[in-house]
Amino acid sequence: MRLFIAIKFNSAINSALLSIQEQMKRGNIGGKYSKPENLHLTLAFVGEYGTPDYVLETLEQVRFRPFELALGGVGSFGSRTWWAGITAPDELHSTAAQIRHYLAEADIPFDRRKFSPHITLIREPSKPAMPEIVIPDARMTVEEFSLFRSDRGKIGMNYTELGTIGCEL
Ligand code: 2AM
Repeated sequence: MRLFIAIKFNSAINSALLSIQEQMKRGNIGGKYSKPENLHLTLAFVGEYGTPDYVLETLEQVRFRPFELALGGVGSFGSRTWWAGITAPDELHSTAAQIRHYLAEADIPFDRRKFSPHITLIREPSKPAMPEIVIPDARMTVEEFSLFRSDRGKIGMNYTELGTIGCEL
């Protein structure tokens, strides 16, 4: 099964992301919009791996304190993917770094490209330029992250949460 590790959002961030997608739609941008229930911030992408319980057990070693995450601007990877950015303290990066460290130590494969926090909003947008977007002020306290499996559905991907790892209180 295809696995990845990500942070889920609270309703404030989810609504703000939906508002950004709405603004893109109002700007007559077509394309493959991420489904509302699929919005997340990926910390590590494992890919095909058959033993999710071992991944969860490995992730139990990660220690982090609650931290604040806020929505930042919007950006793009080339012309194919438009995303929303976030602002977060070092704790986000050190949590991602720990996850990668423990996955490597446990011989669990993962995509080793540099961690580049982003929330994909649309793939293959129909126009080259993004319209003017107002970014709503939205924030949350991150107290856990989750292991997800990803399956190709009839319409886009379906993500299923397999377990969560909580912060130190
Ligand atoms: P993306 O939105 O930029 O594609 C599930 O696919 C999640 O894992 C997405 O957030 C995706 O980021 C991320 N991801 C990271 N590396 C990936 C890879 N090599 N292949 C597919 N998804 C990857």
